[in-house]
Amino acid sequence: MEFRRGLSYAARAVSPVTPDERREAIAAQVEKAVTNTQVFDIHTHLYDPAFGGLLLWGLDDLLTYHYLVAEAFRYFDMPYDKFWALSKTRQADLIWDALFVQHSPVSEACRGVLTTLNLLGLDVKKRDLPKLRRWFARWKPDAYITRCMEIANVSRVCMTNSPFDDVERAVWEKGFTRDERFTAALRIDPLLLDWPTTAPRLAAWGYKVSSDLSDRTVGEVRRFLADWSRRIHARYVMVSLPPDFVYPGEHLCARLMDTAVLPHCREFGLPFAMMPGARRAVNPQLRLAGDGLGRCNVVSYEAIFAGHPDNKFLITALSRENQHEFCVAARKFRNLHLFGCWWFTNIPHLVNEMTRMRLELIGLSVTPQHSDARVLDQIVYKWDHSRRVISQVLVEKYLDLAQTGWEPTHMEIKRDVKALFGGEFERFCGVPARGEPAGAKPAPRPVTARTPSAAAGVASRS
Ligand code: FIX
Ligand code: ZN
Repeated sequence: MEFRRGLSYAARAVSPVTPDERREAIAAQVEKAVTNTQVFDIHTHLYDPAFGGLLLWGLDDLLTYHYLVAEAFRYFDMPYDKFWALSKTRQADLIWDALFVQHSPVSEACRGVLTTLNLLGLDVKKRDLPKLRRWFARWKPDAYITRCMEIANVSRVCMTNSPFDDVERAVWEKGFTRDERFTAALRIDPLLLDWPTTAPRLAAWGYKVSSDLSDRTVGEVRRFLADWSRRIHARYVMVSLPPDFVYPGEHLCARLMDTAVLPHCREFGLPFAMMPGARRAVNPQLRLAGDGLGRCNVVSYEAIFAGHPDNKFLITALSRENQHEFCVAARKFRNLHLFGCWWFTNIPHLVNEMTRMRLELIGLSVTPQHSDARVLDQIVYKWDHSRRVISQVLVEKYLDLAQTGWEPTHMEIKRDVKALFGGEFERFCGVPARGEPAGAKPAPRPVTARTPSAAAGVASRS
């Protein structure tokens, strides 16, 4: 039904005629705003094209995503090692056969591959893997990044940047012209979770640390954090934490947080992102696919928020069971910003539940989703699927308001969606105190497309 279509909605309430018309009008406006608003994807595992092969993209990377590996192994009966010894193409063949050909691809991760292919304009119904591969082979990375970001309507992504990754560290140390679409976050899991192994590495890189946490060691850890925050132009510092993390405590993780990480974040004006609930290598034979989850103790996190009112914290928890507790914590601590439906919670059922719960408890002061994409093309499906759910939830919320006579205007809806898709995150983070480093500032994106050879070893797949 045409409902005042063609009229300007700006600054005007959605006037109800009948309940159905009201629903239709609100739904149309919300869907439009959600579709058209660009997203700042605040947590991904994607890389600036200068990192070459670290940026995964294309069909075989989509099919060998660790979410699909875990699902495929439920059908495989081959030994784990035999699978890992295969080429990526062969692994992708086997996953395609098990998850798409032998069974209908109903899981969220499988559906995601098909949504991506479909939105890229490919015909999936023929189930013709070689033909699909030929289409991808025509692309060069730089043009493909632009295409995927256009389709996903994502303006910027935040990378996950680890100085402890030898390949990645070498690229940062050499230096490169930044692509402004890729912002950085400083990932420090080894520092906080494995100090005995990390201390000798810092020492080898010239930081005068010893295994104890003496004042000198702590000072040097701070120097390390400062160097890397400057070098990568970090937007925030981040760590994933196991479910059994407790705070306060005398263990190395809590002590390093108190003495080095949190003072560093305060000095640089950087939020500290904590991602509780990851149980690493529950099944090591599955490699990256072998991590599990557990419920964390929110009381420990509340102690951190309460004890550090001058720090800002970003939280995304892995366990469904923690979501309500963290919403309540966010009502108590304004230095806490909740974000995303992380990993095992990124399924429509839980995105719906979590988004609804968050809006009902903390309104729009939240970033409801990040993609966590490990493969560039995944931003296409992750944002398509998330947008659908966020849109549904928003429509319900605005309809509830409209019942009271508070009818949202078009401008209000647009404003709210902008907040959810990155605006609130930016507001919460504010301007970094000392986060503007002397070097390594992102350069404006080159107007002319860069060739793969200029992008430091990105292999063309043509
Ligand atoms: O720790 C993380 O940032 C997680 O997102 C990853 O480790 C995980 O493997 C993943 O890809 C989840 O989506
Ligand atoms: Zn992640």
